[in-house]
Amino acid sequence: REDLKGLYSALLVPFNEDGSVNEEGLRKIIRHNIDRMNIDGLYVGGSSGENFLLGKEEKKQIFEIAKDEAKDQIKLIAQIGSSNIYEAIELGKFVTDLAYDAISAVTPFYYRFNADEVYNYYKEITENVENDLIIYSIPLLTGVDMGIKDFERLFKLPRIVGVKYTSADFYLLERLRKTFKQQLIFSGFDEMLVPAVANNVDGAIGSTYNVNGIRSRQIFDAVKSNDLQKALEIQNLTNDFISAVLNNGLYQTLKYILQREVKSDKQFYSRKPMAQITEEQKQEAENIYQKFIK
Ligand code: NGF
Repeated sequence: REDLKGLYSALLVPFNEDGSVNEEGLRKIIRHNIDRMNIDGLYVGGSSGENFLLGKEEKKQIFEIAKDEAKDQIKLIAQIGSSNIYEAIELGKFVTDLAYDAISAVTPFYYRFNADEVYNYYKEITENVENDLIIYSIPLLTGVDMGIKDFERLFKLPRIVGVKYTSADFYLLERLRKTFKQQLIFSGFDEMLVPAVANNVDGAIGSTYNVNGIRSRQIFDAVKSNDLQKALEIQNLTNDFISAVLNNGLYQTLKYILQREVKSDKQFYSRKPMAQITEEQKQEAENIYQKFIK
């Protein structure tokens, strides 16, 4: 699936004060990604979309809006994974009918599933959904740590085409790249884009690309053309930005910046139990916006 390579924003979702999806805001964020960040694709329904706080119908609503707004202008990958496997399959079929380019599924979490259970989860999803699947590995949040043998078994499943790799284990990344040349590997940590591209990943998927997409593309291209000094310079600046954002509250700050960028007069709320941005955080978010993005 060469066509899936590239830089993807993990789509942020704005909510209204009552917790419902702010459709107008969401459409504006999608347009911003396409028209101004020149992103290759969107990863819809990931951590950045606060997906694991949502009900099934709300997830469907977001998948529909994203497809309706983006049409075929960019690639769309839907994260349909859930510890409720029947929901994952239903959502997988739903987005496949909407003509999403691929699906992705987080490893099942909460209960400490063993390697066979994780394998059977992907087997069942891929047997029931007629679309290519990208494994979503994010051990920091799920507690599911997979080794090379686990990936080897999973990559033999016919519809699995790659992994979104959100981990700082660069030894494992190097081993995966060397061993599985045909699989797509997407880097998940935006602050580690330089070492990821140096390890020949096929693309990257991240939250900060929603607002810092242009610099991130420059990092990607500079490493690819062996200009490590330039790549590091931009990564250094990018990481000043990312650490400021992380210190101030990741999704709250990114959504504040997006609200400014798309000129929405309605606040982009987070989904409870995620905290809402405070006045103090807003001020710091404004400073970050002025310093790094505007
Ligand atoms: O937000 C997290 C949590 N990770 C994202 C990304 O790997 C996953 C990453 O971009 C994601 O965005 C999604 O599934 O929607 C970070 O936000 C970024 O590198 C700052 O640390 O780890």
